[in-house]
Amino acid sequence: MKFYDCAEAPSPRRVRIFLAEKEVELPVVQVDLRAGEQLGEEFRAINPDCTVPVLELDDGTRITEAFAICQYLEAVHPEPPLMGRDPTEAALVTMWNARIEQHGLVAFAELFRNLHKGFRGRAVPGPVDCEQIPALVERGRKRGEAFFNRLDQHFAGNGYVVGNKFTLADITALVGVDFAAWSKLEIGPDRPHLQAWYDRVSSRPSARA
Ligand SMILES: N[C@@H](CCC(=O)N[C@@H](CS)C(=O)NCC(=O)O)C(=O)O
Repeated sequence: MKFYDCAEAPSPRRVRIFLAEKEVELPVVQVDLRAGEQLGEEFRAINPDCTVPVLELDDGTRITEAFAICQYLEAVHPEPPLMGRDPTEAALVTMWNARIEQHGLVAFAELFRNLHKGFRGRAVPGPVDCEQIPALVERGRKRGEAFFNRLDQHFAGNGYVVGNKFTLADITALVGVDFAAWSKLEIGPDRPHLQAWYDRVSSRPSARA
């Protein structure tokens, strides 16, 4: 197997944390997103969507979504289980992961990529160049704040996202909170439950990945 990564980027970090929890090490190829390597001919042949992470299997199959990569890794390295220990938990992990992606990661990306000058003409990852839309900065921030509030309420009664066990859903949320901070969207003093969960999960050794 071979893992196409970018050490600074949030999406591949989800897989790095997942691998660290499983104590699995893979050969890594760093893709320099800042230099636009993902848009070059060589990387397009690997992933026409021009994004990382990518997991390349020994038979040449390439898996290109963080969730799908984790699903594969969970199947081949089941211990410790990070995607639910029974059908109900598995469904809840998938549900929460999708919710965190749609209402968290998408909002944080909208905020970040429409705000920073470095993303002019590259407001959306992928092969199609998209101009920034300044109004999406405020919308992303508003949606991000609302999502943080929702998580704070959830953690008032739950130690982890699902089933009082650390899962992929916690990894996605942790990466999201750290990504939001790049745009100064912070947990703040008014979300003590979200802060307590964050302190718990970010102190795991895997969070350094
Ligand atoms: N839905 C994809 C998102 C992948 C993605 O957007 N990756 C970003 C890095 S966080 C990327 O490759 N960006 C390339 C670019 O900005 O051109 C996944 O979960 O794997």
